[in-house]
This record gives sequence, C-alpha cells and structure tokens, in this order.
Amino acid sequence: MVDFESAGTPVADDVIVKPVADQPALLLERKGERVLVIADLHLGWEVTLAHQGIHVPSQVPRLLDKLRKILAETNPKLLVLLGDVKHAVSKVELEEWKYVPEFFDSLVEIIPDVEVVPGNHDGNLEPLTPPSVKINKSNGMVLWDSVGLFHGHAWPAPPLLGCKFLVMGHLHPVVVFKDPLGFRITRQAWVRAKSDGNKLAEGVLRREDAKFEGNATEEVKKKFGVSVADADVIIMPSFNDYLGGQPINKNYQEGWTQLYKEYMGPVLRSGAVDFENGEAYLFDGTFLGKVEDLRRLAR
Ligand SMILES: [Mn+2]
Repeated sequence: MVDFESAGTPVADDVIVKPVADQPALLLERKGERVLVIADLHLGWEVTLAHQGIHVPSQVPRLLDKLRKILAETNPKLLVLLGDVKHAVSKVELEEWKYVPEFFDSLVEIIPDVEVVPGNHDGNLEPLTPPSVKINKSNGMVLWDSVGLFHGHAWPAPPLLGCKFLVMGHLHPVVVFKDPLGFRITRQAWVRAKSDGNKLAEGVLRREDAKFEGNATEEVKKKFGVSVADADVIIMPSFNDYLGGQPINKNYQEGWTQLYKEYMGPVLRSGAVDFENGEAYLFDGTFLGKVEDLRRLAR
C-alpha cells in the first residue's frame, strides 16, 4: 500500500483510504472490512478504435488479469466499479453483447460481490451483467456513512454531502511534462483535493430546484437530514491505461478550455472542489505537487 505522502493517509470515522501500490485502484478499509474501487474501465474502447481503422486486440483478458492480481493481493469483500464500465455511450454496440458479459462472467467468479455506480457511458448496462451484480443509481452510493462514491459526470445525491470522503472517476487525470528537448512524458495520476461542503450542497440543491437561495447547509439538513461536511476528494485514475487522459496541468492556460469545462462535470466546474490546490500523486506514491504548480512545468 501507498500513503498519500504529504498529508499522510486520510483517516476519519475509522475509515482508511489508500491507493493500492503501483495500481489505479483504491482500497477502503473499516474495522478489517475491505472494499476495492476501480474507475473507468471503458470496456470496448478498442471497438470504437476499430471503427476508425485502428485494430487493437480485446483488452478484456488483460484488464481481468490485472484486476485478478489486485484482488488476490488486497482480498476485499466488495468490488465497486466507479462508472464508465463500458465505452459506447447509451446505445449498445453489437460487440458489447459479447465482451461486457464475458468480462462480468469471469469477474464474479473471482469476486462474487460486485457493485456498479454508473457513469455517462453506462446506459443499458444492466442486461449485459449477471443478476448478482448490483447497479446503483448514477448519482452515487454511500459506504459506511463516510465514503461517497460517484462517477463525476453529474451531481451526487444529497446523502453524499455528509461524507468525509468523496471518491470520483470520469476525469482520467494525467500529468504531462516536457523536457528541454521537447520530449513529452505523460503519467496517470491521483488527485486529492478538499471540497467546500456548502458550495457542493448549493449545486446539489440547484439541480433539484433552479431557484434555490439561502443557506444550503441548513436546507440539506432540513430537507434530507444530512449534515453537510467538507470532504477529502479523491479523483481516481482510469483503470484502463490504454485510454487517453485529461492533462490536469495542460488544458488550463488563461482558464479551462470550453471543451474541458464541459467534460469535467458540474462538480469540478462549480469550484466546489478546490482542484487548483489539489495534490497530484503518481502510482508509486510520489507526490508531484499541487495542480497549480504543475501547470508551470507544462508550458
Ligand atoms: Mn465518464
């Protein structure tokens, strides 16, 4: 296991949150109970490429292999797939009827307890998964009253506002460096940042009622019985390492580009998560620095 170095391993409510060493997987632990989280598998990404004339062999065996090793090493009771399990948006591509069930059939033999929090690519996922796999709502799930898990393309459900930890995917963060000769180095990264609970609550309430005004924290308590908390937010790297990523230190020059703004999802766009002061880490635990400092290195 690797600690998030600079601030130590976050612990609250007896919950330990740790990235698995050298892997894009997050281990949550409470009183000896372990849950593994991975995000952005994008099964079938290679089929989309094939439509463009680029042929890459099916990644299903490779991804399963990687996952099998991590599961053997960490021995969790539950695996959570944090969105974008498959790649094709909403309409199920023909090929998906083969490789998505193929993936899940092998997966539930390795670990019987699997839950999905759907992402923006997961329309019509249910008919492709075994009945034992639980598909949650796309506005997220709460674990142990402390950990909110949501994909990140949409606002989380009100109960997640009370969580001390929020885990999200969707962004596929990578860090890009350029050396003096112009060589570009791209590395997947973890980002850890603080959320402003009240700001997040404002966004969640506005989604439900566009005219909302007043104190969001009080309103969430009144309406949903949830005590809003500032959270430790962990943005996960994509499990499928073949995918492109969002260079967190590059797409920002005088402001986020329009495309990136649209992509990053309402939570990050709203400023409710202090992404600028977020800390980036490599898979081996190396602390790279704050997101805003890394931007200077990208130019
Ligand atoms: Mn996504």
